[in-house]
Amino acid sequence: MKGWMSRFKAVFALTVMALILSGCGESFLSALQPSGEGASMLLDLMILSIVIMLFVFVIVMIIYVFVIFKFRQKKGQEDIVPKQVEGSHALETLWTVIPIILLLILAVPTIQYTFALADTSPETTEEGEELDQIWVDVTGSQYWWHFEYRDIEVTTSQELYIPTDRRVNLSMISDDVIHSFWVPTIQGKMDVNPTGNTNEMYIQAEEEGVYWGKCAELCGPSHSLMDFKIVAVSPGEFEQWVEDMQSVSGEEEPESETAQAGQQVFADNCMSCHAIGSSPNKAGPNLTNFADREKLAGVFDMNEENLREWIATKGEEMKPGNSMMDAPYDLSDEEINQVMEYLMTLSPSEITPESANNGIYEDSDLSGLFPEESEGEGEGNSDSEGNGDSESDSESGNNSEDDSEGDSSENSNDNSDNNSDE
Ligand code: HEC
Ligand SMILES: [Cu+2]
Repeated sequence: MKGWMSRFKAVFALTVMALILSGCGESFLSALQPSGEGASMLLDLMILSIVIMLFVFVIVMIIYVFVIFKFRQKKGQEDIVPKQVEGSHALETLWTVIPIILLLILAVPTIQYTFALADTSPETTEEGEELDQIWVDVTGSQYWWHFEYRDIEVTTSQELYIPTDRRVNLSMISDDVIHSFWVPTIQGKMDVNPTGNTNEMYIQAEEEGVYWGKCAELCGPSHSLMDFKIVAVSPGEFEQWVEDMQSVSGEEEPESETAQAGQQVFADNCMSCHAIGSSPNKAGPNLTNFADREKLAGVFDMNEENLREWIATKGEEMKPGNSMMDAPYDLSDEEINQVMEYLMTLSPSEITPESANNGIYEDSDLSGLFPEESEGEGEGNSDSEGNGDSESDSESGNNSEDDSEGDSSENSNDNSDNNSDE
């Protein structure tokens, strides 16, 4: 009876623990459920180090228990001093060499992966042909994210659309303090530093889905609300989305009169910080596809109540310390309704976070979407300039031409630090 009871207790405890732990990882926000190449590599490293640790733990425990029983003081041996083994060469060599071997086993893949994760060179097809590169310039600001696709005049904020199974290279800086770009299911963390200090990495999603990102560097009172999303859609959907985004100029007149009035309110009070259509980074998020967003300001449910509170209070309590609190506007309730109605018309594409799983467009190889020039500009330069010049000349020419990128390649050595930090 007693045996049965204790077995039951053990099974019960295990079940409860399994239940509690299974709640720990949301599939869209857990480094333990990777959906991207980078995150899978990192999980491999975690498993490898856990296996090594378990191995050490188990061996030490076995020796420990064995020694306790074997060398116990037995009756009648009270006066005996056991043989002393300090200074034993054999033992000391053994416990120096084994940890060195274990560390080497861990170090080799860690160093390999560190370099592989920072690799932003073009992908190649099986035949060795280089694919067009997709580059996105990312800017982190207190407490939101801005994304500019290079070469194709598409700008967005908060939600970054990418095609599945392709590497998307990110070149990242901050507008203010240090942030850290982290999408646990897709890739490791990367610090996002203020001006002149660009960090690069790539992200790649294996399956369609909406993957949650977090700022992983304490950056101010609303740091924990600095969420964003990676929306991974099929290449066909991505191409469609890019076309739809490119078609927006910001001049489009909405249908309803209320929304038209709202457009005017927006032009008078909000345009200084927000843009609609492709535009350089401004003081506030780009709103081209605002109504398609899954979340308001990155974290709040997208509904009328939240949007009204956001505009009426400038997000003062929703996101304390956010920069929209500097906005000088003072709107009547009617104007707020109008501008809300206008904002809800900003839905240029039927590709939204909801399409991230239904593959309504056929696949595309994205050829032609990202022009040739986008492929490693550095190489192009040295080819055209290197003609008559000596090698060193063309190299220095290269550096000065690529100012914006020159920095980043210098700093890409730091990437490894940033990845493993924190
Ligand atoms: C001083 C610059 C500034 C002005 C003026 C301004 N905003 Fe903002 N707005 C911001 C910033 C900064 C954010 C991002 C806040 C955050 O998430 O930390 C933001 C966020 C938003 C968002 C959420 C965007 C998203 O991507 O989810 C909406 C909606 C918005 N503002 C509407 C308005 C409206 C409407 C007006 C005019 C009545 C306005 N803003 C005027 C700076 C401004
Ligand atoms: Cu941050």
